[in-house]
Amino acid sequence: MRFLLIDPPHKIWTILRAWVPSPGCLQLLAYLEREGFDIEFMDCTINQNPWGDLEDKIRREKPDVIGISVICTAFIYDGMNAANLIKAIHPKTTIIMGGEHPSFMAEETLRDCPAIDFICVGEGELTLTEFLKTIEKKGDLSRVPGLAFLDENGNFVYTGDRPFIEDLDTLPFPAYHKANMEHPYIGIPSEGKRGLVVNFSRGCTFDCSFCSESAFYKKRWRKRSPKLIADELQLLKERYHRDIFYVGDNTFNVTRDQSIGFIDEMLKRKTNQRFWLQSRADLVIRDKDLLDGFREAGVYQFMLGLEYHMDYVLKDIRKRHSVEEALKAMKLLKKHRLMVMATLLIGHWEETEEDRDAFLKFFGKYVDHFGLNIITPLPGTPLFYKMKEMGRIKDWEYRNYDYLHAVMPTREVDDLEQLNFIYKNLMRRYYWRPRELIKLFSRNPILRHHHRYYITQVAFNIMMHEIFGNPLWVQPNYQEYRDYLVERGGALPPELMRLAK
Ligand code: B12
Ligand code: SF4
Repeated sequence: MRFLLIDPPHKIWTILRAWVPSPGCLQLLAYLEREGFDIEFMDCTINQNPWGDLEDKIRREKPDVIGISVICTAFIYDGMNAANLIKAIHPKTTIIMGGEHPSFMAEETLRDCPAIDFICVGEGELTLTEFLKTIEKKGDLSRVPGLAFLDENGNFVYTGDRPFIEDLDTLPFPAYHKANMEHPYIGIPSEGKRGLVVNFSRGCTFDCSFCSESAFYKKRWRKRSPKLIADELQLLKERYHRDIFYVGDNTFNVTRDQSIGFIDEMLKRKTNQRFWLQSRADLVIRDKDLLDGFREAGVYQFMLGLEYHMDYVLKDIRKRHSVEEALKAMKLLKKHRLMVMATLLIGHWEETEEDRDAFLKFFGKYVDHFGLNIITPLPGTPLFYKMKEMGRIKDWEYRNYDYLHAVMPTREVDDLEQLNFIYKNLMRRYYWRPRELIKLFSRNPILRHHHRYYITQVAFNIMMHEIFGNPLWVQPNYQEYRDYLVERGGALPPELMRLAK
């Protein structure tokens, strides 16, 4: 049986212009490979002709089963378009989709896109393996836990939750050999030439109301052991020459043991690699005695979800730490010569213009750079259900659920376009301050590189777009699905255009 896993064509992340083979896909591929399946992977975003190459591959190879991965809500339409295209070319293919968004919104996704036969709800390794084995044996798929589908009468069926994999050390290393690691798009250009995103744990024990990962992993945290983390990093160094990493783990240092183990291993290996970790203010304070160790082990930056400068907001979003702790954590990181990247959330219901000014002032003083996000009710999160019930969600176009677009008004600003403008304006005000411009000449090479890249490439492009209407950057090979359908004209069934999202 031939199985093809695809990450459908996407727009590359405009804010950092980063792209990497999805760590989740590589993990699935490695698992299936170990189980002896005939598998292939297509990271369509980096193909010269993303939709065309996908179409050619399906025509040529006619895979029996195709898996489509959708890790962000903002990518769901790309996944649906791919499913429709595949089904139109080769109707016999069985399509299974997986990832956070389809897991949370299984019924809606299946009804919205009948080309998708099954959805894998939750973690994929075991469910996908059992799914493929059951298809091979022509067995009963309704007995495979973790699957959702519509039965012959159109009723929604969910086969029930599959327990999480308890020990992540039982998983093989991600199948980097299945990805095109040398492709020029693969990297994180703001961090350095040889950047990559890696993932060593799943979930988080906290429960911030807007967080889809805590919801997806049901507030559980599981991790790979430090020795295996270091082995994987060493492999990435030796075979793929990767030396700077955004570690995508939601919260790296949930336990002190994990941090101590990581520091010890990296100090022993001396791989000379650099890391950007994600954590929380309270955990940084708890682990203040480990901060020098982190730096010596190669960590250059902590990204903290500090979110806002007002305690009532932190309480409302269940952040479970205070503004005072946020301040303390930032000062500690600075003291230990670690960069502070803060992810921040604006667009709260009660927010006023004065709040936003104070917000900029507060964070502008301490953070080296920030990820400014607009609060977004990601499907599956407690915030989503609450906001839906309150009728506050005004934009249901999931493409806009990327933290860069307002989809909910505030009490003061009802117009979403105006909020988007306010957001961009804040960004501009932040990055064009003398304090930021000085960082272009910082003695810290990573900070200097980041700011040069960000200001001269990204921020400049956005500014030209706003002032002169210049096009916003997209990767050169990007093609809208609808444009592709127009280009193919009569060679594809006309109803594809009607179904296009
Ligand atoms: C890698 C990554 C990226 C890469 C994307 C690479 C790619 N090829 O898609 C980059 C850096 C480009 C990126 C960008 C963005 N990202 Co991102 N990213 C991640 C990150 C760090 C890791 C994802 C991952 O691999 N996880 C580990 C694996 C094990 O989990 P998984 O992907 O869910 O896969 C499992 C299951 O879902 C399932 N599964 C998945 N696919 C499939 C397919 C099949 C067939 C089956 C059966 C099962 C299955 O099985 C897998 C293994 O168990 C996550 C954070 C995190 N820790 O998860 C955020 C995350 C996915 N990103 C997120 C977001 C919002 C974005 C952005 C939109 C903006 C932003 N603020 O970051 C941009 C996208 C814009 C763009 N146009 O690119 C959110 C998504 C939330 C949501 N529900 O929408 C996350 C969860 C982080 C967050 N909370 O902000 N991201
Ligand atoms: S601390 Fe971070 S990862 Fe954990 S629930 Fe909150 S936002 Fe999610």
